[in-house]
Amino acid sequence: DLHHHHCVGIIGAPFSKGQQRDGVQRGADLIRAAGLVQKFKEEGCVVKDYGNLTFEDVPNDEPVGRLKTPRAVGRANELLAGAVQKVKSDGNTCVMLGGDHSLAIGSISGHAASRHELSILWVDAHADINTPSTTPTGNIHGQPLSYLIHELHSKIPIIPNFSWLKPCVAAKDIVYIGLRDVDPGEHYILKYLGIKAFSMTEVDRLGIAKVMEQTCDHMFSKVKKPIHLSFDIDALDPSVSPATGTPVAGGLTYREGIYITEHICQTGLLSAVDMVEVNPKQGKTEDEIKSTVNAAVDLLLGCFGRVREGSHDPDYKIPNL
Ligand code: HAR
Ligand code: MN
Ligand code: MN
Ligand code: MN
Repeated sequence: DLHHHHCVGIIGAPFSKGQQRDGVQRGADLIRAAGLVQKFKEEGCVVKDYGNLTFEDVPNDEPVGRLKTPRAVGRANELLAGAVQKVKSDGNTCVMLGGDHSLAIGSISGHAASRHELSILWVDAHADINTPSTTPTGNIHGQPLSYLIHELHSKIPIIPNFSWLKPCVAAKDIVYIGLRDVDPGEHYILKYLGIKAFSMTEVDRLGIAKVMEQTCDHMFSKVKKPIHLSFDIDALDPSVSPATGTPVAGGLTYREGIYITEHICQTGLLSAVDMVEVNPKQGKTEDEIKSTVNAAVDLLLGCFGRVREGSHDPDYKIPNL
C-alpha cells in the first residue's frame, strides 16, 4: 500500500575481498553521501542507519584450493549475518550497502535466520553460483549462491571461517534477472537445478513487465515468502553504471531497473535488499561515478515506495492563495 511507513534499517559493509579490485569497499559511504537517508525520509520511511561494520584484517589468509582470501570472506559474512539478524529483529526492512557480492552470503544467512523461508530475487549480469571447484577465478563474489543453496551443500568443502554457515535457500526459491555472463559450470547448475532465470534474452523477448509478472508468479506459486532482493549494480548497462568491477555490455536500462524495484515494492513482501559492486575506482570520470551511485540510490528509492507518477499524502490540500 502507498500509505504505510516502511521501517528501513541500513547496514554499511565496506568489504572488498570477495574480488580483487580495490575501491568497492567505498560503495556504502558513497551511496549515503548521495543523500540516501534523507531521500528515504522524504518518501515517508522511518530510517535507522546502523552504520558501517568494521572488518578486521585476517592475517595469513592463504588460498584454500582456488579460493582467494577465504578466511576474510568467512569472517566478514559471519559478522554481517549477525548484523542483518539484528536489523530484522528490530522490525526493519534491511538495506545492506556493499561492498562486493560475496556479502550476500552473510546478508541472506542473517535474513533467513530471522524469517525462515525466503524468496531470492538476484538481479545481476552474473549468476554468482560457481562452486569452489567450478570457479574460473577463485573470487568468492562469483560464488555466494552455491554456499547458500541446500541442493549444492555436498559440493561445498570445509573452508576456514565458514563453519557458522548453513545452507538456507532452496533452488526453487531463486529467480534471476539480467544474466548475460554465465560460466559453463554455472549454466550447468542452473539447468540441473531448474533455477528460474530471465537472462537479457528473456528481457528482450518478453519486456520487463512480463518478466516481473512471471517472476512474481514463480515466487508466489505456493506460499508468500518474504523477498530478499540482491541487486548487483552491474545488472544495469555500463552506460548507466560504469563504475563497477566487472561491467558487461547489453544490460538493463535505468528504466528496466527502476521497474523491477517498483514492482517488488508493490508486492509488500520486500524484507531485505543488497546493493553491491558500486566501485568508484572503476569510474573513469566523476560523472561515471555519479551516474552509478545515483542509479543505486534511485533503485533503493524504488524499493521503498517512490513511484514515477508522483504521490501525495492522504490529507493533502491545495494551499490557499
Ligand atoms: N563468473 C565469474 C567468476 O566466478 C565472474 C563473476 C563476477 N562478478 C561479479 N559478480 N560482479 O556478479 O569469477
Ligand atoms: Mn508500501
Ligand atoms: Mn555481477
Ligand atoms: Mn554479483
